Amino acid sequence: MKIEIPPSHPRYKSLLIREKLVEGFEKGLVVPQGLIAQGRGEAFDYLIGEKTESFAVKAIEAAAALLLLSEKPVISVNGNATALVGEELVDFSNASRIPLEINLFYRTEERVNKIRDYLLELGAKYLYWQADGVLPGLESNRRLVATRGILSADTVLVMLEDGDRTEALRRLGKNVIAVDLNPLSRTSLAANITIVDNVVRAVPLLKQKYFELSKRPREVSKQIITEYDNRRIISESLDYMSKRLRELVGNLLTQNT
Ligand code: PTJ
Repeated sequence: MKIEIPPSHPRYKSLLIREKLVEGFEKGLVVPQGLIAQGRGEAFDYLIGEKTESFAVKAIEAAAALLLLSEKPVISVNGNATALVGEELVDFSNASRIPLEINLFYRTEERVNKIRDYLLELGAKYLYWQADGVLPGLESNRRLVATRGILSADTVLVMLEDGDRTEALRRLGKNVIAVDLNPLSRTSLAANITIVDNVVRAVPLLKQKYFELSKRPREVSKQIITEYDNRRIISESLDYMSKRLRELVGNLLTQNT
């Protein structure tokens, strides 16, 4: 069912994101499980105040630096990412020449083809969808990858991911950049760089930082990576959430007295 969401609604932005996913679901890009995953993300987004906080900005800067320094970076795309930020990902990939690769947990050829057609319609120039390789040490369908894509990449950007593949990629010596609203997910904990933010905010900012940094000497990117500490960033995100919860408790108690 479709209704007009009034821009004055306090949860306007969040509801629009939901609509994008539902549209993606109706087109066959997103699986029903993807709607549940979004719900989990929303709960964490609520805790960070639905804004890109400083811990995410620092991680996005480090991600931009790592992508610039990498020889063969790849952006992994699943159903939710396609529905939420398909356009932005195509735009970033085309401008940076970093290829996109379709990699699905609930993989069927029909879904892969739908997502491929959707991304090609958006103008994707660098896109892998054929899985002619296998990631060792992984049981799920996410093990099916492109030999010239994820299998030979040195850095992989993942979003809305289950933890197994990030761990498998790390075991293979690859760098993993994750966008995940849950700082405690296995993906977040296993990644080299964890962006605790909503993909709808993180991806456009990543593109902006990437092109800002690309105009500066490589030494600047190297310095950012040397100084970056992912455990600290994850801790900052958790500290921020607990501080916000304490503030909310304080407000509630003041209102009651
Ligand atoms: O398209 P497929 O077949 O590859 O399937 C994709 C889903 C999302 C169904 C699959 O990867 C899955 O089940 O993921 P999980 O294990 O639910 O993990 C999703 C993670 O992404 C959770 O930690 C959520 O908190 C987080 N998340 C949800 N929505 C967002 C998000 N992170 C950033 N931005 C969001 N909008």
